[in-house]
Amino acid sequence: MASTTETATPMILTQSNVWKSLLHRAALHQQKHLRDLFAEDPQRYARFSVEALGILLDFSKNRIDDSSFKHLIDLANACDLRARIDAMFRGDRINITENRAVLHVALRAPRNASILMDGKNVVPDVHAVLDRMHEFATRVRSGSWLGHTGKRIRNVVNIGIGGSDLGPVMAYEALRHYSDRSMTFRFVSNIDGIDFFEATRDLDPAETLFVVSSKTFTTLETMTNAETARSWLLQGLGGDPKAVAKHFVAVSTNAEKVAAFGIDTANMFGFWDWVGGRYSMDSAIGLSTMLAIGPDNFRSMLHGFHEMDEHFRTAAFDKNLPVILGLLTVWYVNFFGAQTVAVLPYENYLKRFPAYLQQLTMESNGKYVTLQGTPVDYATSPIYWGEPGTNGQHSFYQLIHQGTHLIPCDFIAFANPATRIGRHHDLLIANVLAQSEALAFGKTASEVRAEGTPEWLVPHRVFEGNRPSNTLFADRLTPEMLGKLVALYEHSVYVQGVIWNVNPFDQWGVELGKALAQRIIPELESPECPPLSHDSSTNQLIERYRAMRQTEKGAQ
Ligand code: G6Q
Repeated sequence: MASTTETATPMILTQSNVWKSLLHRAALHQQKHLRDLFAEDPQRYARFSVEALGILLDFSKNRIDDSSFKHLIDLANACDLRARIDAMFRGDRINITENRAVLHVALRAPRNASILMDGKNVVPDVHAVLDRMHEFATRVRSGSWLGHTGKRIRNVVNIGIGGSDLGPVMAYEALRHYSDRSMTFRFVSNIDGIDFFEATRDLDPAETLFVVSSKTFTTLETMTNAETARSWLLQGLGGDPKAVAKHFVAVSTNAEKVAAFGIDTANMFGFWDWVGGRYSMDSAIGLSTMLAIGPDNFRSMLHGFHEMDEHFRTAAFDKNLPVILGLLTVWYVNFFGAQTVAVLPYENYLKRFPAYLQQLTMESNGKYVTLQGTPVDYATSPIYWGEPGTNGQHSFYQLIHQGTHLIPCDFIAFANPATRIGRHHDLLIANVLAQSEALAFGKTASEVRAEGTPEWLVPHRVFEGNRPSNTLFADRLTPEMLGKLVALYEHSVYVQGVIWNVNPFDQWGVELGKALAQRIIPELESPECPPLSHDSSTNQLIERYRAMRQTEKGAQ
């Protein structure tokens, strides 16, 4: 049964009074420059910054004032955000199109917590899996788990895609400082065989463990890569099928398929249908993360997630980090026409964080149909993108400063690096502060002229400013902090989804391409070209590929 929260007819968003008030506020803001907002209010930073769980969110460089901020909070209330948060934590089946609960928060609940799913407390199951992961990771890391030939495992290759890849890769990169440097970690996701080839070409099969991560254990890319990995292993170890048990473990919800693949289900780590792929990096899907950073660091990460969950669940909306981040995104998307948000970590370890967020945000809220199945008449998820600073400054920042698009930015920075080397970190932080200052305040024509710039060059050197940004600032990137940061964005995505009245937890939009690929595969592989009945473009491209393709034999 779908929860009543979702099926009740909601207000018509764009006709609500609060929406109209926000339109009015946004029109007033078109005339207001951040320069004026700061000049008028010496307390602006204090008014528009919140600190919680060791994360400072400075949102004072946004195009808001007290009244517009209050109206955004009113919008959250008008959309029943509080009830919708409670529905998620309560285990209601808020993923109505798949009739599933959405309980990633249970993955990081402490052992003594109780979260009911159909009347059953799921927390003991979560901890039972965590304990098994803990034991397994300890055996591999200590060298007591040996490969088929008696050698210890030195290489771990995670095979997975989408939600079963992006989180593990991001977390491994983010927490590399905490990882066992004597081990090698690789990630294979793409159906492009080059991904597998490059990840394994220099590895010794006798020392390599494959973690096949797939919720369904049916995903084309993952199963193809897993089959290739099995052949690679058996070829390297003399063909004894018993070798598979020592070199393959599975993370999945599908024990039957895991067994059919030949992996001993004793070496399978489970999770549940109430964990969405893109919300699963803290489930058993994080096994490669635990192998890299160790069980204790993994548990610290879970603690960080949980702290943010509790903050999200209990803090007043105007002090609630995910709520504020989510509402500001709605503000720019729906009232200023922003189409993208840039996430710019000034922390090289977070280099895959924007890629991770792309899936989290866009697969969740990239929807044009409401929970009631009607088309929306407002924009939904913006496009998320980004690169670590300062690299981006030497590439696309030009457009953020002087282009024609309004691009709200999230800057992320830490006071202390994992390793302080000379002046590097001071220079890094000077740059992140300079960027948000430059975006907000810009440089006027008179300031440019005062520098002696020739008149013809003045327009080129003016920065209009008034470009919004958030700065997230914390002490250092620890496992716990990573957990907080990911949960912050997870919940911000939920806030946006609630306002837009879409289902952030399904992804029907990825299905059509998968189905069409299944139809095209035999059309490429069969010895004789079957009659093609696609459009003329697709037909011609299939024929062109068949004509140009060199079989392995032909290529020799
Ligand atoms: C995430 C999506 C998707 C999924 C992959 C992998 O929310 O559902 O990215 O994670 O398609 O699926 P499997 O884990 O089932 O292989």
